[in-house]
Amino acid sequence: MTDDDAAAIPDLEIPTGFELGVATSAWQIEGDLAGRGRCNWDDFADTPGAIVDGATGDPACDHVHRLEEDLGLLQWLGVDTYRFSFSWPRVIPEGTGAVNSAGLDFYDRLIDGLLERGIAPAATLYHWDTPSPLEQAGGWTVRATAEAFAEYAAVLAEHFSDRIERWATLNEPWCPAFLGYAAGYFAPGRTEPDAALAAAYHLMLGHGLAVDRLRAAGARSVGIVLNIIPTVTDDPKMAEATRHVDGIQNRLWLDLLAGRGIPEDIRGNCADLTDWSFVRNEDLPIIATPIDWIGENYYSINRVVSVEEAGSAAIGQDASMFPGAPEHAFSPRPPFTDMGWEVYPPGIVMALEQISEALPGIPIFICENGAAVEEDNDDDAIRDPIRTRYLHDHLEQVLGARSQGIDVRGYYAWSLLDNLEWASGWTKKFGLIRVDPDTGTRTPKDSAYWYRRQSVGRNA
Ligand code: IFM
Repeated sequence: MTDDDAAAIPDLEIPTGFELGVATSAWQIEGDLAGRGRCNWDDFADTPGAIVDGATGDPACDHVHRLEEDLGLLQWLGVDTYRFSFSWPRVIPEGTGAVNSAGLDFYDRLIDGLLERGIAPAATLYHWDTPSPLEQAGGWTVRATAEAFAEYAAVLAEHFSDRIERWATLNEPWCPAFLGYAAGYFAPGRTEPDAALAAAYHLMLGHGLAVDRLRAAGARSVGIVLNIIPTVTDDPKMAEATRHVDGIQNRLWLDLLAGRGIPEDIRGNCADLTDWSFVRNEDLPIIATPIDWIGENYYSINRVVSVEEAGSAAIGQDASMFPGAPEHAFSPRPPFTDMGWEVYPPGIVMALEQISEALPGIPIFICENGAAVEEDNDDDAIRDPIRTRYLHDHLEQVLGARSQGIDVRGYYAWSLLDNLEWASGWTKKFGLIRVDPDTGTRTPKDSAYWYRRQSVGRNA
């Protein structure tokens, strides 16, 4: 595989109507802290050791000041759609109250620039950057944050619903809830399992409240983006732990969306950690307000094993993220990406199947898929054959699932640009386009040329 180059990786036949896009998120690329309020990730980044290389949210990719250049790159890539997230503290610096008109102006320029280039904007409201005053008041562990989120959703839809068709409330709520409040790997760096369970619930309440406010203000197509991770074991002794991991990682979100509430087994297994008093029965129909589509971000699978069989360390796989689970460990199998994540393309179909079984009849978009991998420079190009192969193999699986009848309507590669990979800072690169962290210079990698061929080739 390492000997391949992008030219040698075959093209795929992309069916008419299937959308291709690329994705980013606000804190990872925007920079320009002067133009927005602070968020939980700015505060986390100031904690020594929290981000491995000491990177901070400014300048990141300096996207705010390089908007025209980045719009040009999107146009060059030939994508149908661009998925970005709004920075809550750029729009409402304190999280509640006054709206920052300069923040709205920036997103006006982004959205109008996309539309002028024939690229459909797909907006996410929350990709983990909580305004600092709200985090200091308890963040997602308190109900008030869900209510503030709904107000923020209304502000956005009132301003942008004439130009944005596809809206997502949350991105991967499992991450802020369990990496942020249980494992402490992500902002706000808390290690309180009960707080994580409350955060998970309030994130979903925020989602439900926001769906209503978005629609009331004219948003036409509203969804949510999850990171469903197929969770398997070969060891019958680990069945109970596997069920629990699947419960926290996957069923919690799917069951809440489907109107089934919090899975009974998760409620029971976590009874020593929380009394669940934050759950109100009247919230459950709000959380389950019908949505128009659902997004899946797929990178790898969870292979659950006993502690004695624990495999190599992978970022995002350890028991602290699954409060209440019986003792267990993970054992990913090679090949691995730089994150230590197993490369397993059939898993993307398993995720699509789990979603369509839990929420039948709802169209699905793959909202992220990509890899941090080794790259080589030569005189002419940035060679990233492993990434190109990864994109090819996963997209091929998605198209196969579609031809087998799963209603999957599009695919966004993660990511347009190398960017701040959260607690890994600049050390893990997912971009189709390289960003030099010192100069901000953008250079398309071989994978960008391959992806462009799939998009432009089809749209030609
Ligand atoms: O960079 C992240 C993104 O913000 C959310 N999904 C996973 C990506 C890779 O870790």
